[in-house]
Formats: sequence, structure tokens, C-alpha cells
Amino acid sequence: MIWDVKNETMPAAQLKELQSERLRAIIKKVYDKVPFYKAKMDEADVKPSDIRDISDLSKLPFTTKDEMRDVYPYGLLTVDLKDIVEIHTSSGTTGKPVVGAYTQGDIGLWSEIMARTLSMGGVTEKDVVQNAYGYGLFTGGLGAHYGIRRVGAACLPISGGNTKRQLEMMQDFGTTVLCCTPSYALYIAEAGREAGIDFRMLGLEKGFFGAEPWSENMRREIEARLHIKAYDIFGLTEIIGPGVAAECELQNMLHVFEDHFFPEIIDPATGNPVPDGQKGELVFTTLTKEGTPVIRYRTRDITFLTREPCSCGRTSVRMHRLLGRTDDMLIIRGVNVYPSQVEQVLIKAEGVEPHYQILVEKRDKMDCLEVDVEMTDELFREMPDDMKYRRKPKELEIEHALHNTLLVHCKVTLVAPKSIPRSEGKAKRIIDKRSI
Ligand code: DLL
Repeated sequence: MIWDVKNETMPAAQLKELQSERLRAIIKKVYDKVPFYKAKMDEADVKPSDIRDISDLSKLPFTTKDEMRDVYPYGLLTVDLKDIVEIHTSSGTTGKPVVGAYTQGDIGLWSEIMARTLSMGGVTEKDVVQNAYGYGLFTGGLGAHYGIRRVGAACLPISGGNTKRQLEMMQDFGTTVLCCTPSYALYIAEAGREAGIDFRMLGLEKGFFGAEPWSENMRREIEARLHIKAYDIFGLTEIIGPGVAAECELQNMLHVFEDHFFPEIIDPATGNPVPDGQKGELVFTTLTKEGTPVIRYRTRDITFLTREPCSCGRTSVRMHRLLGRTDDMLIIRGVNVYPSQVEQVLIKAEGVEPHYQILVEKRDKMDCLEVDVEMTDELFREMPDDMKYRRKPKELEIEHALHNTLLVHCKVTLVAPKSIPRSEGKAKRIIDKRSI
């Protein structure tokens, strides 16, 4: 169902007009109100009057995560603090967190775009939505909450964790929709199977998963285990939280809500724009956000865009599911390795579960890549005891497949079921001891 027909199906020329008008207004506002942006524009010798339409965006300087941290906590505010009604931050595991401050208008915008997101997968007021994204400073919980409320569905604000309770709620309240990270969805599926729950007998129909990388194969796993349709939803704290882009019922790339968040793809090395269809770093400019607008924010996320029409009738540009991050890329003996490539191989291998951890360390000045992946219960059970903790033919098989994809050697260890820590939010899949 299309939630906002006027804006979601707007013809390209009209959309460009709307984006240009919004860009002019936002640039004038940040130039007048935020010393950080004024200084950057002055340094680049660009005045608000130079920005006439959306194609002038490339004249403006980029904003980086480090710059946003430098002005922590209130340096990007375009309004008085009295007009801010809610504040979220990123987790800040690698330094000061990034801050998103919302006006009442921003909360309205967030509710709308999350209502769009949920409607794309067919959520209506008849649904019971179990919101297992973490509530708190993380944008996942409350962002989804506002969208569920705006659609008029019944929200179960359970937050992340307490998996036994999640399963109980699903059974008792007839949950039809699940919102959480994809890794937590898998964990719920696993815990349900162990508790003897047959998901086909529950009312669960669909799920909205995001906040961390996942692959097409992981989608199929989740769909098969929970007996649902799984949609990819994307967003980030710096821009607004979830609700920046989402899949429609065709599950074929994510529609970017470009009437509010304008996407560009650049070459991360040069900063130059790259054409549609070509991979690069995703950059966003918020066109309507009031509290903390962001201009040309470099997300470090890698994807590509397409303007081919989607048969759902929505006219927006679409982005491919994330292909990695510029800062997730591991350089192993000079070769670029993306964790998503590792996942693609593992998930195709038989006898293993989609629970894995990647470990990188230096030994004798050499980068060493190791992957621990769990065996399925069946494989573990059937394996003679003396084989369980020895090198196994399957490990060599997976090492070979990984080598073909990654072009570097990687040691694979099949570990016992459930020995890799489960996550209730974003999974921690990479341990790079070189940087610890
Ligand atoms: O993760 C917002 C969110 C909440 C999105 C709930 C979707 C659902 P941050 O904590 O600021 O915000 O993390 C943002 O997470 O730059 C991506 O690298 C990654 N990410 C978000 N969604 C996806 C996705 C939220 N669907 C960072 N696929 C982003 C892959 C994702 N990565």
C-alpha cells in the first residue's frame, strides 16, 4: 500500500523542483544559524545565493562524522534548545557519539516516513507489531514506534532482549509483524525452535529488519525459519534514524525517501560523483529536518543507485542493499576484504549456521584472517567425538570457497552450536585485534 501517494509517486521533474526549493531554504537556514556550516561554506567560497537548484549541491563541502563529533553536543542545532523535544545519539563506541536533536516537526516527519516504510510491506491498522528494536538513545526503538503509531497498528513496545518473553508475547498477543535487527530475528527463530514453537502456527507475517548489514541469503534464512516476508529498512542517526530508505513489497532494492533525504554516490577516494549503477560511498543531505539538518554527510556506507522505474508505482530513486562500509573494509595483506563477502560464502555452505565471527590479527608481522562459524546441531551430533575438536574436511572446503571469493587465505574453524555470542541488537561480527 502506498502511504503518501502524492509524494511517493511524484513525477521526476516535479520532485526535482520540490528538492531544489527545499535545498535553497535549508542552505540559507544553516548558513544563517549554524557557525559550523557558515565557516565551511565561507572557506569553500560558496554563498547561499549560489545554490539555485539541486544540481548545485555538489558545490557544497562534505560533512564528516569526525566534524560532527567535534561540535558535540549542540553545535549543529539550527533552532533554540527550547524547540527541541527529543534527542538521540549514535552508540559512540569509537569516540563521542553523534547527536540527532528533533523538533516537534521532526518527530512528525519521522512518524510519516516510518509509516511509509511499514506501509511498503503492507502494515495496516489491523496489525499487531512487536517492536524489538532497542528503545532508548538508539533511534531504532522510538523511530519504529512512531511509525507504528502513525499507521494506527497496535504497538507492543517490548524493546530488544528477553527472548523468552519475545516468544511468549508473539504467541499470546498474536503478533503479525516483527521489527528488530536481522541477527536478533535469527536468534528469536533459533530460541523458538528450541522451545518447540512451530512458527507456521503463529500469526507472524512479516518483519522489518535493519540497522546492520545482512545479505540476500540471510533474508531467505529468516524468511524460511520464521515463515514471514522480511523487508530491509535503512537509516542512520545522523540523518534521522530508521526511515531513510526501505524496500517495497517487491523486495527489489530500497526506495530512498528523496523528497526529504537527498542521496548522492561519490568515489570515496576523490569525492567525485559516480554515475547511477556504479558503487561508491553514500552521501545524504537532509532537505526538511529542522533540529539538526545535515549537508552532504559522508555515511561511509557503500551502495549504488538506480533510477529504473519500480513496478510498485513509486517514483523515487532506489539504492541497493548496503554492500559494505568504507571503514568496515579489512585490508588483509594488501587485499580488500568486505565482511559481507565472507557472509555470502558461509551462508551457502551446508552444515553451518549463519552465526559467525571474523577475527583479524598480526602474527609475525603478517595479517591473519580467521573465521569461526557454528556447525548445525545435526552435524555436531553426528560427528564422532574425536573429530569435534580436530581439523575437519568441511573446514578445508569452506576455506577453499572463501579463498575463491576473497583471494586471500583464511582459516576456518567449525565451532560447537551456540558457542558464538548472540546479539539482541547489532551483532559484533568482526574482531580486529590489529586495532585494539
Ligand atoms: O541503525 C538506524 C536504524 C534503526 C536503521 C533500525 C534501521 C533499523 P545507527 O545506529 O546510527 O542508526 O547506525 C547507522 O547502520 O550507517 C549502516 O552502516 C548501518 N545500517 C543501518 N541500516 C542498515 C541496513 C541505525 N538495512 C548505520 N543494512 C548505517 C545494512 C545498515 N546496514
